[in-house]
Amino acid sequence: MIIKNPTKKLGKTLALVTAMSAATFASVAQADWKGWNIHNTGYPVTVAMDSFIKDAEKVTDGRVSGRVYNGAVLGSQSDAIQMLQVGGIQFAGFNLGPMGDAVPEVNVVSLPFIFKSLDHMHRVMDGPVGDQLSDAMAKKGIISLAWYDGGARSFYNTSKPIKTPADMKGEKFRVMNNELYVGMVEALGGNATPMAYSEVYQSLKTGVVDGAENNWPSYDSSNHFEVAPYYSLTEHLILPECLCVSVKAWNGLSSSDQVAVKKAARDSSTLQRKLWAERDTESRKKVLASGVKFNEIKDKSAFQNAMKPVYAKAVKDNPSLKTFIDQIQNTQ
Ligand code: GTR
Repeated sequence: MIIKNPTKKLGKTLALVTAMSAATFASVAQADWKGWNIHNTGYPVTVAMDSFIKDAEKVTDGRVSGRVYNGAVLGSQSDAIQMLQVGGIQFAGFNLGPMGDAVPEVNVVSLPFIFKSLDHMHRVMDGPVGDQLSDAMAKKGIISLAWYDGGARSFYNTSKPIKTPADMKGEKFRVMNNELYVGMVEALGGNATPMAYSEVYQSLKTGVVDGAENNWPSYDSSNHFEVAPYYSLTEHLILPECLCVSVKAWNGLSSSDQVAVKKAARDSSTLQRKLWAERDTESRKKVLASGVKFNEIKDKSAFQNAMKPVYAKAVKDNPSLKTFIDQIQNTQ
């Protein structure tokens, strides 16, 4: 569901947080951090988040401690972004894709084909653009401590390869919660349904949607490959992920603890990126061996050219994106 009225939704979340038990708040006062994670045991983000919170405990002599709740048991990513903003949870591993509603500047990373490669994304996010996006997020209550990898996302579906945009006609694709992705699929000729990650497997299986899009590791770990075995290498999105902390939790730390916790976060990012590269290869091998029908798209220009109206609308809706687009395109 697209959140049409974020203020109203935020009000609901605030009420939810207020209704949370006093015990929760008492433990938060002792810096007992609750971490939201969408993935399961063994996934690169999960391993890195566990390593971060353990390290944070060590380097702060226990002034920060906590645990990671896997599998989105604390709520969908859209809900978790709002919970983090109001301090209902203290840290999270977020894909930047669904963050556009909360922090419009972040939508620049959701523009299809904006990054030329994973290395290009690293150079951008580890440079001034990443810092500016962090500043924009901080203004909205989200402290981004480190950038994680999320690979390249491609389309997959139940019945046929997507060789050109024409193959998307009449197909319904699940997208993450962001209007920009609805525009992206429509510009390619398909139909789009925003939906929480946890609902996608069943929706593919029962035909509520015909396809979705994701990177190799998530296509594998979610078992979507079992029900949507045509994977077409569009690589239309290279989305960074972040290890984020709520501004409330962050402000509760002394400045020396902030430095130490930030270092723990950066170290977890080094670990995550290494694990990501390994998992990307492993997952690809695994799903291909299990019979996934792989369609490599040598020339992606038809997909890229179809994105012009998506860029135009994004800049019209948020003129500040123009400078970010130029900065990213000028980053070698
Ligand atoms: C994964 C990503 C998750 C989530 C998911 C999705 O690749 O790591 O955070 O955004 O995709 O499609 O919802």
